[in-house]
Amino acid sequence: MERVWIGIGSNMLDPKKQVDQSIWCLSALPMTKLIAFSSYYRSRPLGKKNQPDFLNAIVILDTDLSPQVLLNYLQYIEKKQGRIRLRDDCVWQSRTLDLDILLFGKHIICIPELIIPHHGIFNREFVIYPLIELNDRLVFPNGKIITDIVRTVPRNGLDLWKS
Ligand code: PH2
Ligand code: MG
Ligand code: MG
Repeated sequence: MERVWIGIGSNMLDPKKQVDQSIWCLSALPMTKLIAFSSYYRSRPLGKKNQPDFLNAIVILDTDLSPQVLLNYLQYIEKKQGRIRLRDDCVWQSRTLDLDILLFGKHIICIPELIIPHHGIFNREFVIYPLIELNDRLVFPNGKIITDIVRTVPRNGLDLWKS
């Protein structure tokens, strides 16, 4: 059993509904238990600026699934909720739903389809602030402490999602 942290993002087609539904789907995964989820945050788009603000949140799961199998389930949920993956998914366009494995226990994974810890943890406000809300004593696999990281990441307008 491993403790896994999933980052959720949406900025299209009723983000609150997308995120609510994705958390429900995550809670229903086999061999997996939902432990907690963060507040919902409103964040400015990173990347292309002329797109709506994002709703971001983080979910904690305990799971017996392997990282690859979990990734397949996440991609299935993204697809079910209408996400279309373009050939180059790195252009950071608007999306109905993005589910990222941020941490998988203390594992460090570096294969083409999956890099854990997720590279965004150490510099994205919409990842680090929901993380610290859930656990202000989190230690990353590289030994870094969340309270040290958070000091280096400005909030950049990050606020609670109100709607
Ligand atoms: N995700 C991206 C690109 N830009 N910006 C915000 N605010 N939130 C996101 O989740 C996000 C983003 C690529 O995954
Ligand atoms: Mg992402
Ligand atoms: Mg993603």
